[in-house]
Amino acid sequence: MNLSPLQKARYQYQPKLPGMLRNGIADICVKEGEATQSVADQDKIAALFPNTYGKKEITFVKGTNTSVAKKQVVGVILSGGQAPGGHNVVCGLYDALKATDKNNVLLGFKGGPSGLIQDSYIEFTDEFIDQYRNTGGFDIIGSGRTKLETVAQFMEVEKVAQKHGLTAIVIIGGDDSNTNAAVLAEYMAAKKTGVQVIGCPKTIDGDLKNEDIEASFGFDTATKTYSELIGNIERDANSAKKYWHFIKVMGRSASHVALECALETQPNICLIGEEVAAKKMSIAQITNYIADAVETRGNNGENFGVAIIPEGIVEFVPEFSALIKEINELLAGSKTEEFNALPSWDAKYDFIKKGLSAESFAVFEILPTGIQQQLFLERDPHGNVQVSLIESEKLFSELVKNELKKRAQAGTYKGKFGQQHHFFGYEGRCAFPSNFDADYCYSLGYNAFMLIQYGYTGYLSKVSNLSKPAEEWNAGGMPITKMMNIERRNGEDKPVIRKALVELDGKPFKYFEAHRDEWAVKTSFTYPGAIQYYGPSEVCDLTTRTLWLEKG
Ligand code: FBP
Repeated sequence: MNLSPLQKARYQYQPKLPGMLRNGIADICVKEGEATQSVADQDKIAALFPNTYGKKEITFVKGTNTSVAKKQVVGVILSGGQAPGGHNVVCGLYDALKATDKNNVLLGFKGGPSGLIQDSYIEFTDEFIDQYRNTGGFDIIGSGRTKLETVAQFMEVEKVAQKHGLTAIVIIGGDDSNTNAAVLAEYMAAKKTGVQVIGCPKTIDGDLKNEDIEASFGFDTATKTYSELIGNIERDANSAKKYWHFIKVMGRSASHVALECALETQPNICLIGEEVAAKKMSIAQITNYIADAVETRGNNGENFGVAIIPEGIVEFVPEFSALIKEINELLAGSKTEEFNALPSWDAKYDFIKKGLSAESFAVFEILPTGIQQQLFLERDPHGNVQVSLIESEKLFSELVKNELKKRAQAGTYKGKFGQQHHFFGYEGRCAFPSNFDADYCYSLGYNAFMLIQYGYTGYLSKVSNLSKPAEEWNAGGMPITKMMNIERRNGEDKPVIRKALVELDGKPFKYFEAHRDEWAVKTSFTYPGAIQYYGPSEVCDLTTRTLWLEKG
């Protein structure tokens, strides 16, 4: 493998563990806390998880290790979208497992949950694992989006576990994957297989967090990467003074990534999906909100700016989500074929006009043609609109352009409007993990093994007090059922981990809200620069602004 100087240097980086895990395996013991209750729907969740519900939260503390010695054979999978630090979770797990007993074994199942079902695996060795320390990506074993949720799948996993003599399975994933970890843990406990299941909280989207889990890993590095790029664009905009940059950032649903980037870079505009939904904002209102800033700045001679648009925005706009629902209905079943067979866009447009309600067609009509076509041409295998593929950065910049034309004709807008578009998503998911993510992930993995060693199942590896230096972090575990409630999914009531959306009364949003009017008009850009891996702690070990405002 050709190694860059940074990669060589990162191999040598020793991730920082929470103080209490630094004592050496022999001196780590468990302190049990209170029994737990799910965040809502307690009776229903308790009934669905009779073997794993209501367990106690636990913390690791200094003291004599009282765990029962036995050979551990652990399987690990990476599940869902890549997030910086995944390799370090595996490394931390491996190091703790080998430090406990050299004969312990760690198997990595390849390609996500499907690897566990199909028994596609590798056995980790020192030599192999050392190539992945402190590196980005999930290429160590790959990842996948197969959902591990049916009894038939669990039976396959049980067979694979029996074949290898697995004592535990670690699932590194987001809210859905960890929901499934809880269901698998319950299955394994009910069948008395002796296989424990532990989860680790991953996702750049930042929406797997709650009063116990302060942050999902990867959010720190991904948002720092996007913020560096946004800061660079801001500086370019401020130098050339001729473009408005519309930048879409990832985050399938929640707007945590957009908000964090806004806190880091102070752009002129940042839309927050949760606010749009709460205020039931229409497309016209959002367009006018952006156009007002462009107009004011333009009339002040500042024909440039930066607007951040969260990937999930359109689903939060009530009239847009109603339109998407109608389109999905319109193309249900065989109607997709009928639609596809129409000879021209004009014929298709006619079909759409007849099929949509007057309200939804009115929304459809104001969209730029490119976006209209995207809504109908790029659909998933079930015929549904692929919302994440909608180029919302282009959508809003086009709508703003049309609005400005009207304002120019009316004589109120005297500026110029040059547009540039960007989408930052994949650029940040496999970056070298920041020191924060390198340390946090290694600690999550190390801690996951401690939970296994002490016999826990259905727990999420928990490392907290994250806004403080790693020395002061706490380590322990929280029953996954504590984070669950019942939600309607595909027409059925399901127990799921509650997704964390941006809280409009939370400190990060409040800070943004208090400053955004000034940022909209006055150029207030801040330039965070690249992630720093070496140097003074105040530039290398920074947490996100979100975490700092929430916990600092
Ligand atoms: P996870 O929820 O699995 O962590 O993935 C998040 C994410 O990166 C979103 O931000 C984005 O919408 C999506 O994955 C992209 O998915 P894909 O990698 O399948 O294109």
